[in-house]
Amino acid sequence: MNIIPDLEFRGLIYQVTDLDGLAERLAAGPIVLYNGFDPTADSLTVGNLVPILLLRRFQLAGHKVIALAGGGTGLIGDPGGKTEERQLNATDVVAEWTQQVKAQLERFLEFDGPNPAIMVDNHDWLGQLAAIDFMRDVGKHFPVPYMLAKDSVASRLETGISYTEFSYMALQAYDFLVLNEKYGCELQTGGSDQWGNITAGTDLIRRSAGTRAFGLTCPLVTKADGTKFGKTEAGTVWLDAAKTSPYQFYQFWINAEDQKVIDHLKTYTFLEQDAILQLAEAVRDQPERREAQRTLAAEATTIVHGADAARRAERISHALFYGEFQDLSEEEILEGFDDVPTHAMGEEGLGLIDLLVAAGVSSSKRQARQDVQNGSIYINGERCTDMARRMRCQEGLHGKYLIVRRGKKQYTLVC
Ligand code: 485
Repeated sequence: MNIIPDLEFRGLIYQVTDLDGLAERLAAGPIVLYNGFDPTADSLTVGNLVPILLLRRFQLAGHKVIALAGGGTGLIGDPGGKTEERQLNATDVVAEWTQQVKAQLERFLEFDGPNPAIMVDNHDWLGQLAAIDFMRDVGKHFPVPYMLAKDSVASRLETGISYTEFSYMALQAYDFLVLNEKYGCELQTGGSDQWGNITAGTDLIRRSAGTRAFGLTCPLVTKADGTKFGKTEAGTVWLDAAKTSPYQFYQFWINAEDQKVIDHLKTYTFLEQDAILQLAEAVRDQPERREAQRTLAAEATTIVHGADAARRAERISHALFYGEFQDLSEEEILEGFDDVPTHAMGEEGLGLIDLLVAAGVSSSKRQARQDVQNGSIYINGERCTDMARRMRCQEGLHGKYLIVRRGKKQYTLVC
């Protein structure tokens, strides 16, 4: 029940309102806790994954977890961590995103069995609020100097903040109070940027209900150089397979830095301490084998996209690394070459030099001839030296595909 030592090992605890009190409370029996997610896009990102898995860890330890989709707060916008006022999103767009976020959250928690998770949408109660009632019942518990002292507001006093975003903390605090009254929820979790909103909730519960509640935040994940985690050259790493393919997702983790990979194994997988400590030795003794990265990529991809997708990603990754594509299924080829230029060649095919120019592989015929002479052109993994050769897709992989490679990693998919 007391999962605090495991959370500490994993580096998942940044701040707690009362660490000893919480440890004692957890040891005494199951607690009800919640974590909120605002629908600010049509998908969650790897940034949301730490709190999602944190909920799962609590659930596995026997506690009762509530996932909250911010269908109401998503209409307002959390000023936390933002240097500028947000653009309000249209109500129907937020409603749609809320459904998508809920569907994603459902994949990570157990909603059946003996200890089912609960899914709520704060629009169900925030959408019903009457302004006068809210100001009388909740507003009175929010001294303005207290609100001004919160980081999310203090950091915006110079650049500007509307009354709308200024009020956000009161809505999130009210959520905690509602869940406290309705489900006996005693703990709210979130990333470290949520500390102000979470403590606004524990304070509101104390002032208005007179009871004790806890808050716990996890550190925000960063890269070794301190820059933002969860982005690749292609942009944000999403949890939706249609936005970031399982193969791209796998690649993101395979590329984890040696200095960070063990931290990631702790926060993004359910591997036990012993297994993680062994991988730490592997990073120290044989970093070139990248065993920790491969384990991380396989585990995290399995958690998010399932074991089959993870195995496919592994196969694609292996094929691309060794330049051998014969064993890839059509699906795997399309996934692996999702982000490379493609060229549609007619049935009749083209001579090699013409194809290289038409597909944009080489910049001119002259360059194409030089590329072939240099031995830098590979088709379906085999070096091409015959300039006169006629290329046809029907002779390619699955009777359709020519994977053209120029140099080490400039790929083009011809079909
Ligand atoms: O009652 C609540 C209503 C909304 C929220 C929480 C409780 C959402 C919260 N205000 C928020 O904006 N969270 C961010 C989001 O939804 O994208 C991120 C946090 C991050 C982590 C993650 O959500 O920035 O630290 O908590 C789950």
